[in-house]
Amino acid sequence: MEEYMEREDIIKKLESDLKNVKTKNDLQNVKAAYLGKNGIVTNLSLKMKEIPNEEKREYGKFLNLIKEEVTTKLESMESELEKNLLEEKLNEEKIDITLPSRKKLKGSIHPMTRVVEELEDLFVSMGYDVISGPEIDTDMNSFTKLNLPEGHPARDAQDTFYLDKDYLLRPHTSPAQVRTMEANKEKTPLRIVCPGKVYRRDDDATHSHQFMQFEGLVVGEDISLADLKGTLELFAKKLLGEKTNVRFRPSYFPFTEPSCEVDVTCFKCGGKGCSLCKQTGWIEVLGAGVVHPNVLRMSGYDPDKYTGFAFGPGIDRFAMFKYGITDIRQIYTNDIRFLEQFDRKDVD
Ligand code: 2NL
Repeated sequence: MEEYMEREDIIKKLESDLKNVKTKNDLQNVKAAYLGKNGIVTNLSLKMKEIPNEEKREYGKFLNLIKEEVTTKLESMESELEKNLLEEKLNEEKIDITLPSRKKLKGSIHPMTRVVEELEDLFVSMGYDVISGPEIDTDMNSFTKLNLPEGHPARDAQDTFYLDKDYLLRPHTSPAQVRTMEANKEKTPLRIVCPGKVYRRDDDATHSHQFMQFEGLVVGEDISLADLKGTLELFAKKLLGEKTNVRFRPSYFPFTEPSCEVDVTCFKCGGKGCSLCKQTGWIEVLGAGVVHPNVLRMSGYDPDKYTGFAFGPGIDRFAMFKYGITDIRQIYTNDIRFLEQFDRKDVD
């Protein structure tokens, strides 16, 4: 009976010790005080050798019982502690769903991209394909095959960014069109437009060393200057408004013959005369012409069978006019305050 009393006392003491346990560390200390090196239960086990032989069996039973009881209580305390800690953590990390959300910044389509997309849609509706090509191309594709022989002033390193003697930053998108012609030899009609960045060595208030071109090319049988005129009239009216008129002036390009420059009614004053059009009422927007037979021949089209027209507007000024941009540099410097003004409302 004596042993059983002792056992009750130990359990009572353990229960009261466990009441003060707040942390895992506290629990570890209590565990050590009972089952550790100098712990109460451990010391009881050591007493075994003092127990007379006939009582050892009974004492062993008692020891097992108390060890089991102490271990169970410690384990249940441990799981309770863990439960409490988890609950505390969950409470701390509770999400306040009434908090206002963080503002999401929405991107917008760049005004230049919008003009490109609008023009692409227009030409696709007329049966054209949209093509593209590398911004670094050969001197062969950029000049030789466009009937600009060696020694031509436009090939001069003063006007063009050469990377080495054969490669350059394309000064027009024409090399991409040359590639397309070569890949489709004598497949007609060929109707393509090619939007893309081009590079030239001039950089002043009205010229950027990089600008956006949107060339077009049609090759087929019986393609004439009249087709070019009709196409460009439609192009100008659709992009700049139905009231826009178009004027063709003779000009010269090595890759077209005949060649022309095309003016449209000044989009600022509507033709009355202003500072933008230098009082003429007209703004020059592109160069164009009937594809030179040499160009056709060099890209694999028989010039006796096929003819074509081509045009090449720089489209930065269209974007400037459409979106009221006054400084061409704003198109290329990506100032976020500028870009934020073009939040596109029609798509989401
Ligand atoms: C300009 C004038 C022009 C072309 C580009 C062209 C392309 C091929 C064949 C023939 Cl593959 N011509 N393109 C024709 C006339 C004028 O651009 O200075 N634009 C900024």
